[in-house]
Amino acid sequence: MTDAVALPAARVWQAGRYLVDLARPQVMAIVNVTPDSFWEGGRSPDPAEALARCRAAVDEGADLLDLGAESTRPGAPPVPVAEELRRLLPVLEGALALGVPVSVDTRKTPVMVAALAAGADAINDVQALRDPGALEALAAHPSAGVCLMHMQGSPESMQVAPTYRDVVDEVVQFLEARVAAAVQAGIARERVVVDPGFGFGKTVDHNLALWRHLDRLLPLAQGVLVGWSRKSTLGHLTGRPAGDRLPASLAAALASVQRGARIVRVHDVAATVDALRVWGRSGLIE
Ligand code: HH2
Repeated sequence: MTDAVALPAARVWQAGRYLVDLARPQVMAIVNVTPDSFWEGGRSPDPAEALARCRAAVDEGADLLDLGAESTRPGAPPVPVAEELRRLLPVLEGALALGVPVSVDTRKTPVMVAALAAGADAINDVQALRDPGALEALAAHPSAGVCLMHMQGSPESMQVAPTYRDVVDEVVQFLEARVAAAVQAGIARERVVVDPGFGFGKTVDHNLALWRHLDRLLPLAQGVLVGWSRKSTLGHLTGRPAGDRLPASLAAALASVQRGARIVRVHDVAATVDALRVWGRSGLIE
């Protein structure tokens, strides 16, 4: 019997203090130090609560932590740099002591600069280092990792009328160009993972087309990261509100790994770790 999909060769992602082994699927815990993230269960606006969430995520088996201090849900207004840093830095300092790589989810160069200076292992940027100075900020930290994500438009307007000639071709070409720009700026390929950006300037059909062709992203960088957790496309497919989308999120995480993704960004760490542990024993990943 053959596997349903050809899995990518094992690779390692350089993320700051860590070499992340992408032979095994990695669970990235979402910790949003925000009052307004799209799912209320994913909001920890209080720094002490956010740090407790980081600890719980690590106890539950998270391989990485992803700290965000600005919601990028559809319609979200930008948060000023000073406010983003006020939310982020106290939590980052504590999270860095928890023994796993910590990435910071930001699209602003000054926040990247401060986060990297404070020791963040990676930057997760939903706009793929397009803020002026962002490439240089990453290049100045020779071991820091980066996730380059595709987004059409900006969070404020991205879901108004997303349009593509061919969504798969366009996302692949965009990410290819952003990886090339990163390498050109001096950011080694070993430091880069890419993400199709489910829900970021995309209709349900766009998301599904990208999902079905996820293999097209595999050659672009060290690994593919996906974020399906509790997103509205899963609501569209199941008819359920964000609070009731855990089963759908688990199915989406497993299917994404089967399609070659190696980092799943999730709100529900314990459930995802269990699901992957059992799924992996089927022989699809040894
Ligand atoms: N999704 C969100 C935020 N950051 N980063 C990557 N790389 N991929 C994603 O799919 C992704 C992301 C949105 O989810 P969440 O952080 O839970 O919500 P909010 O942006 O409202 O805080």
